[in-house]
Amino acid sequence: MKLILAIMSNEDSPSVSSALTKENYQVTRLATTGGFLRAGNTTLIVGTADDKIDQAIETIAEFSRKRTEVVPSTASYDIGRFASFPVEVQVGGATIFVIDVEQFVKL
Ligand code: 2BA
Repeated sequence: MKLILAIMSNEDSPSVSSALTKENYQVTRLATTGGFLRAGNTTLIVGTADDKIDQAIETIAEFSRKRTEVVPSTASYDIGRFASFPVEVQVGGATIFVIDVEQFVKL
């Protein structure tokens, strides 16, 4: 048995979580915070059989694809003057760790 720790954006986590659940994986969602950006993200914990790991990673990849979004941004030119312009940002993607489980007990 293995444990998947998958860190992803808060935006993608509901669809990843429901896709995994539909495929009969058991999922726990944790509200986490990235150390670098200090922004909220979500970590999913999935305990599953060794031969189901690849399918789980494919599902996570499918629902957390990296993509580009255009968001509004503002720049200040001098005191009291601001301009709004769109910037492209990359969102999505996931960081995945797969760990060997030594023991799994449900009481
Ligand atoms: P990613 O590498 O895609 O990482 C997204 C989030 O995944 C991270 O959020 C962190 O919560 C988690 N994560 C990634 N690698 C990890 C690891 N080896 N161990 C534990 N958790 C891990 P943040 O820490 O807020 O980082 C957000 C993004 O900022 C990163 O995206 C990366 O592009 C960049 N970044 C992170 N640390 C950096 C650094 N020291 N220097 C430059 N850029 C950094």
